[in-house]
Amino acid sequence: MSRAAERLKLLINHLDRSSAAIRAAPTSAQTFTYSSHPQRLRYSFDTDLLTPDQRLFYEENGFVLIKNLVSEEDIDKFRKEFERICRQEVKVPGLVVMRDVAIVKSEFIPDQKAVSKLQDFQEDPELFRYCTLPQILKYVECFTGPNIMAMHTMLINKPPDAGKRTSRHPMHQDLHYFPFRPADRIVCSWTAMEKVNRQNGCLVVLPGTHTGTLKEHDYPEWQGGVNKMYHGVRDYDSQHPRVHLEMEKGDTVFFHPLLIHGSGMNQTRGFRKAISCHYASADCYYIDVKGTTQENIEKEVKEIAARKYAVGDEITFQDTWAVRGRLVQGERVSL
Ligand SMILES: O=C(O)CCC(=O)C(=O)O
Repeated sequence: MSRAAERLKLLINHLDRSSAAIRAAPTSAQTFTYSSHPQRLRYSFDTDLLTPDQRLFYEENGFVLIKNLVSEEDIDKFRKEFERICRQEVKVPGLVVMRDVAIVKSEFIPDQKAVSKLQDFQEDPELFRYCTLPQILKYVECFTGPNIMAMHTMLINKPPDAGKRTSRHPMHQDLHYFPFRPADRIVCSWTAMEKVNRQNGCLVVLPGTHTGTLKEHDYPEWQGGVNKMYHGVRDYDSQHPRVHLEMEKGDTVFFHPLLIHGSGMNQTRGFRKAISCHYASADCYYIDVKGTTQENIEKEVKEIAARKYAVGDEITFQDTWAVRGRLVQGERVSL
């Protein structure tokens, strides 16, 4: 037995719930009382999929990388669909096409080359297939439990940097964008659609930061401009150890929504693509973010939604998420 497995066994024996009990009483946020054992396996469930080493790694670091999880064939289909959407051959309800702030200003670049991200592709059957891949959901279940909602979808097309360093993604915590809890029942899957490395701007994570709290976020003061909605943590320990997640096509990282992460500049001439989904337990519940650090993002999202759907002030931050969320496994209990 590895040292990690021994530690895991020890921890499980110290808990007053067995793995069988976890299965019997699935994901209800109310049912679990992790707070009395904050240091022990609060971030994952035992579903017989994660090895003890992987489970402990996630508990301690807030992420786990699984090699070769999505097939080349599927990734190539997602890439083709992305291209069809960019060529406007398909119209996807609710889809948001984001463009790089520096590239759109450059008049000689064709529009398609400025696309930095497709967001909210849940109504596109081909791209949404990513969120339902059984091999992804099996891992997601280790963090959310069996009732799973796909809450937020993105295809990130990090463009070659136009010289303004706008292709960087500032260090942030994804929970800043989410008015639902508990955070521990939310997880992101992020799949490399090609080889990603430091040259083309791979993900950078600060291991262990998922054990902290949600920090204040805002637009960073970057001279070359900042892309819309790219908020960054106002202050984080710049001396904290960093891990650059260099990945091959099809490799997938699962990470906690409090994990501080971002991505570097794309210094190559190619686009760096990744496809991603944030999942939450369907047992999660909405919170009111009034009076919290999330008020700024609430305001921005509501303004965008009001314009996009031509609705007034009546749309709530929670509504904007409830309409996007789609059940991918189990029962839609609460979200
Ligand atoms: O893929 C990237 O460059 C980072 C994406 C990311 O962290 C996000 O969109 O929240």
